[in-house]
Amino acid sequence: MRAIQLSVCSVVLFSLASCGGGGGAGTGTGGAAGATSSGGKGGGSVAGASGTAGRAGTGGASGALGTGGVRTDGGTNSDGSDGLCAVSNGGCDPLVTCSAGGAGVVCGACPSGYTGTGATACTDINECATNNGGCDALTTCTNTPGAWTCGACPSGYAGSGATACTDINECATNNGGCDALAACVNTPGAFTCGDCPAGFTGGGSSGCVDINECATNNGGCDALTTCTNTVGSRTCSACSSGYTGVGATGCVDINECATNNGGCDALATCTNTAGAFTCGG
Ligand SMILES: [Ca+2]
Ligand SMILES: [Ca+2]
Ligand SMILES: [Ca+2]
Repeated sequence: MRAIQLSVCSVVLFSLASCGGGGGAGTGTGGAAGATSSGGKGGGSVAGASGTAGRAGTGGASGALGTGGVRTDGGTNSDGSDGLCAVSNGGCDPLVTCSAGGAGVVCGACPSGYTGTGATACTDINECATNNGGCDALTTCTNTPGAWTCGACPSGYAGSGATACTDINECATNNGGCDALAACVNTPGAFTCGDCPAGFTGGGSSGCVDINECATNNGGCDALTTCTNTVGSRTCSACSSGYTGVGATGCVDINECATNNGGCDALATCTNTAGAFTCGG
């Protein structure tokens, strides 16, 4: 609290036509009061001592009513309000309380969110100018008279902008909506789905679809084998009798005649054929 001592003349100067002249400001009872008040002014319009002197003078005249019926003598108005405070809040900032005692006007402290003193002026603090007003850095701080507000957390974040925005781990639920075969990667404010594994087409976010490898070039199996599509791959059947090797890489005819004349009689001609052989006569 800070007390300001205002002379009657000071109050009059705020809003009324004249100080101490008597006829102008008062309603007629102020002849004597005016003279006394004028003396107060003459003693110095700023000093508290002169203000007190002035008030005492008008008090003696009992009831100096200024413009609008507002008392200028520090007395009590008809509605119970303090006379000195009734004019321009006694010179206090409009946001603070004004009270007037024997020594003069007392201005209350500025409310929370304001700097300055009630006796001069209360100035809004721009809380946003420091550390984003304490709002999360991802949000917008908006200064308001006596306070401030924090914007909402952006998409992909939980929490309040006034406290903290916390990244949502989308991957923790249902793999983030990614295909079960794809990796979900959580990122600040978002997430990504990895690629589909080999053997699948499509995307991790749209869905992975098995490739039917057998539909193209027998799935890479030897032409003599059977390709069977499987989820994510394919299988090749074994090479048939008369062939060596495996279906997935290639079946190679066995030259039976190379060994023991293919089992033919020594006088017969062994003829190798694809997958078999013959014994000639
Ligand atoms: Ca503010
Ligand atoms: Ca996230
Ligand atoms: Ca497949």
